[in-house]
Amino acid sequence: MTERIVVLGSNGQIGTELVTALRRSYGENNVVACDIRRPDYDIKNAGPFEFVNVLEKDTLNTIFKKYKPTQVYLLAALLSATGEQNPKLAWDLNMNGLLNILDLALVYKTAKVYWPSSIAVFGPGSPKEHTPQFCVMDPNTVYGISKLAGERWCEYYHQKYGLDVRSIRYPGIISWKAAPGGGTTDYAIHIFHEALKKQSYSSFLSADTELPMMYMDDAVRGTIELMDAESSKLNIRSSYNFAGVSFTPEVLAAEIKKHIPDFKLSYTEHDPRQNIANGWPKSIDDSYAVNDWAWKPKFDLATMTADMLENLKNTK
Ligand code: AKB
Repeated sequence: MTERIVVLGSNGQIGTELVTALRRSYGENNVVACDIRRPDYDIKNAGPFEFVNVLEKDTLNTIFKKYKPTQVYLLAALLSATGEQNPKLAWDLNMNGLLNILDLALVYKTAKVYWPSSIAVFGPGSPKEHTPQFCVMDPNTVYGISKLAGERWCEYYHQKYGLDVRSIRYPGIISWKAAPGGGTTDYAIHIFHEALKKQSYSSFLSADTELPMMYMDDAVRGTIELMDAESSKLNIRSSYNFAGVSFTPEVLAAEIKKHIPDFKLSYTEHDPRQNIANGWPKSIDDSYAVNDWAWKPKFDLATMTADMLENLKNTK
């Protein structure tokens, strides 16, 4: 069967690279990129593109009717830091966008739906080290609250209506192609740009703030592997814990210094993102992903850092 794939939120940090990877596997014309904004790179020229606001049900209905997708990826969201600046909009977009897609997927009998969750579903009461799949979850950002509620909706639609929804709790994703989207983990991308440009960076997170992270290549591969997995093997229908590497700003800076010896890291105090990071896990136990769909990251801190710097150098 030919897959027809619709990606909503295709211009974001993950969408940009996911669309390219999906088009490589399934063919350019079988992957429809959709976003509220015009793409400023060649996604538009490499296959179909549609302007879509995931809060506009009529437009979404037209897209489902026109393309009859077999798979839908819903990536449009407001992340942790920007969400705190506009909590009601974050709730509306993150929650009603998801409900619109789940409902249309039932109407149009979409075979599989992908929706990303985040480590933001955990909170100050969750275990910090090797945070398990099931534990206390008390998110204290509107982003985390909406992701946790969204996970419950995904499982509900699966159990009640048999919808094949799949999801991953992304850590901070590190990449060089598209800019990050307003998250708490964004420092770990800015640092590379500034290291190459100015040999210095002021981190908005403190030296010892350890957070789970992952290189984009792993994140995209893992996402497609989950979508390709046999449905009967998947025991988690809320969202899978998903681990790559964990590090602090200090440890990342030390790795960058191996390539740029003059690099200097300083710290900005009293940034609201510090408070968000303080409530998040340091590392993740992803044994369900490992057991159910053989998840294994390829990049560690050293290979990720080398690859980031190499690619960014070539784009300057
Ligand atoms: C954020 O920092 O908000 C995101 C995330 C971890 O989901 N990168």
